[in-house]
Amino acid sequence: MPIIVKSLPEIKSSEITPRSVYLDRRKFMKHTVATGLLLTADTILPAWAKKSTQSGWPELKKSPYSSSDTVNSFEDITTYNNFYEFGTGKKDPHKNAVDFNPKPWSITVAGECAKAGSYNLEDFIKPDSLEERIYRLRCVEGWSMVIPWVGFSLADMLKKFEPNSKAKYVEFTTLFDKSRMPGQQRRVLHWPYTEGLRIDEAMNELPFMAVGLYGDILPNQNGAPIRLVVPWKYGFKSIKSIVKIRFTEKQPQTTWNKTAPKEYGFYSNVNPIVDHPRWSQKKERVIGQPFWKPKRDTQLYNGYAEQVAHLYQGMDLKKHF
Ligand SMILES: Nc1nc2c(c(=O)[nH]1)N[C@H]1C(S)=C(S)[C@@H](COP(=O)(O)O)O[C@H]1N2
Ligand SMILES: [Mo]
Repeated sequence: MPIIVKSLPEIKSSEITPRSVYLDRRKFMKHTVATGLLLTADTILPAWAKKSTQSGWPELKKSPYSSSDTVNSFEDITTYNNFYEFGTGKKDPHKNAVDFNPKPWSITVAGECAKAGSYNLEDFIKPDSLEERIYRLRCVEGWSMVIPWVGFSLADMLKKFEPNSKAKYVEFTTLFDKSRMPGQQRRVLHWPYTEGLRIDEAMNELPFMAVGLYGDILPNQNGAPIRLVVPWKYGFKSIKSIVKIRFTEKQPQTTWNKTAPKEYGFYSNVNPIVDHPRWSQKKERVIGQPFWKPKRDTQLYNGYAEQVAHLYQGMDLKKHF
């Protein structure tokens, strides 16, 4: 049974299982002290967290953009994944990414900006800029989840590189390393995975760079150590394990668009009235719900129309799918 909690601050220690207890270390400490349990971090932490030298995040700012929908369990979010670099099955990334070591990590910034170069991931992770954002994620395959990310605004990050007036788009690239990402040994996609946004989409307040999940560091299967989250677009736009950011004048190529151009457009805004060529997008299966619960209606822009509808004014959404 998945643990459904309303939102992070409302988790009561009495309602959570040991698996998720560790995610809130302070509550965890209180819990163990109160019950006199002799569990150490070593017995309770999963492998990826044990390897990390980082120990949770400081006080996280709450975001006004957070969804009030029921948050999915840590278990759902970390065992039902799409991350083809670690296999094409939903359970593959959880299994095959355990040994992935995302440290050290640097990001190359290139193209139309004043501050191109190579940056250490640590340069971007300033404790006082970290916030929690609870976002809905809608996969193009017809399922959805609600995920409590930790990270910072993409726009704030991009502004530091001082994009120039030729920067009309921004392209993101995932790590390409067959020895560390075994799924890349098979040519299921055009590696490395790339994605892109129009610059005004990227500078909108919603796109988020996630470095954590459920109050702790980002599990490998969710795109460690840093991934994009664009909540009003189908999940494949939310590219994982980013090593490169490039400002471009022309619309960048994207992996899924190259793979199946008639099925996956550059925009890929969530839209219940634009069907995928092979299935309807009107409804979605909410992961973690019992099988007999009805599907949920999919919302235009995944429910984020207020923040993003203006970006597409005058565009034919059927043509620019
Ligand atoms: N590099 C990379 N990023 C990726 C993918 C992938 O296969 N490779 N899958 C995408 C898809 S289809 C979805 S739905 C989301 C899933 O994110 P999650 O597993 O953290 O829920 O990641 C996206 N980002
Ligand atoms: Mo997806």
